[in-house]
Amino acid sequence: MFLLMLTGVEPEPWVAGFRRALPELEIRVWPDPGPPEAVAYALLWLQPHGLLGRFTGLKAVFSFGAGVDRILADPSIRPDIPIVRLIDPGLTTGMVEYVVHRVLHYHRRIPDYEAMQRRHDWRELEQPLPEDRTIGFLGLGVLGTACAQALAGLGFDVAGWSRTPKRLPGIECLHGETGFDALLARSDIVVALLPSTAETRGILGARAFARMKQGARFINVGRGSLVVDDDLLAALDRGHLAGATLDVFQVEPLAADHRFWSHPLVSVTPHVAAYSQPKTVVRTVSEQIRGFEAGRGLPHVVDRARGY
Ligand code: NDP
Ligand code: OXD
Repeated sequence: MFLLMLTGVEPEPWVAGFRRALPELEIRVWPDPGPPEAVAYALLWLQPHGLLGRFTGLKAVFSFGAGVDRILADPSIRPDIPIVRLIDPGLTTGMVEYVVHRVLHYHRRIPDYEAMQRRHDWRELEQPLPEDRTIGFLGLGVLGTACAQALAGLGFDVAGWSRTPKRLPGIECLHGETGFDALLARSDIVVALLPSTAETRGILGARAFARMKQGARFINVGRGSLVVDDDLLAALDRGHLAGATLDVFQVEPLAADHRFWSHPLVSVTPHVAAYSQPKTVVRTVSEQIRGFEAGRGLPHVVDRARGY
C-alpha cells in the first residue's frame, strides 16, 4: 500500500494520478491508512511527527518536496528506511522561473521605476548590462545549478558556492569558508538555495550580511532557518542591503505581525517558489517505486548524516 501524508495539499489529483500510474498498489490518504503493517511506501509533506514507527512493513518514504529537513526531524522513521528526496522537472522549472523573475526585477530596476511612478516621475535610469551584474548562489545543487545556468545564459556574471568543489561551465564555483566570504563580497544579488542542516542554520546572520556589497539584494528560496531575521532587518534598516525577496521563513505561515510583511524593502511570497505538480511528480515517484519493486534500487536517497 502507498500512503499519502500531505498536510495542506488537496489530495484528489494526487490520489487519482497515483491510482492511474500504480494500479497494482492500493493508494490511501492519511488519516485513513488501513492496516498499519500493509503500508509499504509513504509520500510525505509536513506529516505529523511520531507516527511512522507503526508502519512496520515500510520499505521507503518519498519526500513531496526537495527539502527534507522536516522529514529528517521525525524520529519515528527507522534509520534503515531510505528517504528519497524529490528531484522533479516541474519543481526545477518553477524555481528557475521564480529566481530569474526576481533577479530581472532587481536588475531592470523595477523597484526604482515603481517608486518613480508613485511620484509621477518620467525619467530613464542608467541600466547596467547583465555581464556587469554578479549573481551569487549559495547552494549549487539541482536547483541552484539550474537557476545559475539560466542566468548565465542570459549573460549575467554568475558565481556559486557549495560544500564540495565543483566545475560548471560559465559559472565561477567556490567552496569552503573563504569561498563563502568571496561569493558574498562580489555579488550584487545573493540567492540562497541551501538546505536546512546543522551546518547551514543561521549561516546568514550579521557577519554574512556585513560582507555583502553595499546596496546588494538578497533572495531566500532555500529555507527560513538559514537566516537570522533580526540581522537581515538590521541590514535593510541601515541601508546596507537594498532589498530582500523572501519565500521561506523560520516559522510558516509567517506570523501576521512579523516585520517582513510590511517592510518597504521586503517582498514576501508564501513558500511558492517551486511547487510540486501531480503531472510531473506522480510520474517521477511512480517510476521510482516501480524500479525499486523490480530490484533496481532507489535514486536520490538522502544522506541522513549530512542532512540533505
Ligand atoms: P541539493 O541537495 O541538490 O543541493 C544542495 C546544495 O547545497 C549543494 O550544492 C550542496 O553542496 C550545498 N550545501 C549543503 N550544505 C552545505 C554547506 N554546509 N556548505 C556549503 N554548501 C552546502 O538541493 P536542491 O538544489 O534540490 O534544493 C535546495 C533547497 O532548496 C532544498 O533543500 C529546499 O530547502 C529548498 N527548496 C525550496 C523550495 C521553495 O519553494 N522555496 C522548493 C524546493 C526546494 P554539495 O553540492 O557540495 O553537496
Ligand atoms: C521544498 C519544496 O522543499 O517546496 O520547499 O519542494
